[in-house]
Amino acid sequence: MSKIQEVADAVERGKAKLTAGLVREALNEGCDPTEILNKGMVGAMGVIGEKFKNNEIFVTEMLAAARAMKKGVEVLRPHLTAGRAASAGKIILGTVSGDLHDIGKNLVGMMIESVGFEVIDLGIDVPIERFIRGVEEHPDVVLVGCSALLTTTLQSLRDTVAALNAQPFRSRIKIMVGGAPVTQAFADEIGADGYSANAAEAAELAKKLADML
Ligand code: B1M
Repeated sequence: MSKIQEVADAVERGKAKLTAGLVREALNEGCDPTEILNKGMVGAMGVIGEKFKNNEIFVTEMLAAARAMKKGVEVLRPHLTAGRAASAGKIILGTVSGDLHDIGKNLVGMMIESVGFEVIDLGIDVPIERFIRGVEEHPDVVLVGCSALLTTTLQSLRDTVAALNAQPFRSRIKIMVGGAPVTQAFADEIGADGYSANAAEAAELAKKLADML
């Protein structure tokens, strides 16, 4: 089994310490950090999701896999965000109300940070008012990023974007959205300025949107 496959296996089995150690070993062996992330960890979460959908595992096992991935990402983080550019502005990031998924959002935050933005992470289950207060409290915020992972929280995403769109500060920010059930069509429909399918694209999109202000 290759080192990256070992990482994937450890994430699937929810072994946090083992995952961190294997990621370190993979890096020492010269594996590409992006490959460790995508082929090792993100791939494993896909497998976990399928198993959960097919009733082969419980939520607790899904949670253990998520913890393992987080430990692995901690080790990988400095290798993914190296070469940080000068400040490109601030972005407020959060997972919308009712939604507790944050791995994807955290990766998006890391990648956006790596292209020079300062990330203000509001965390998970973020009420609409908190997003609004965040922008009001930080006059230098240029972007708001909202993540949603459940089909049931797409409505929260819609409500959050609608509320942000109605604020007097709207013309000084751009809104970007993402998450597995979100599509470009949905983003357009709810009045967001941009959508991206993954963390690398999110960083590109952030730069593009900020340049439009
Ligand atoms: Co949940 N869960 N979960 N879960 N979970 C999914 C999402 C699910 C698809 C699994 C499945 O059934 N196959 C399913 C949703 C089904 C649906 O809505 N259609 C599901 C479910 C049902 C649930 C619960 C309802 C289960 C239950 O309790 N019965 C429950 C809901 C809790 C809640 O939120 N209220 C629940 C709970 C959990 C855990 C807490 C156990 C755990 C999350 C832990 C955590 O995040 N800290 C968990 C996990 C781990 C998953 C899966 C397995 C993995 C998610 C993940 O981290 N993926 C997931 C299955 C799957 O995704 N295949 C699943 C890896 C991550 C890198 O990808 O998050 O898509 P992703 O992020 C990507 C892109 O989407 C994009 O970039 C990221 C990086 O490339 N992106 C953005 C994300 N946000 C963005 C924002 C942007 C731009 C791009 O701009 C701002």
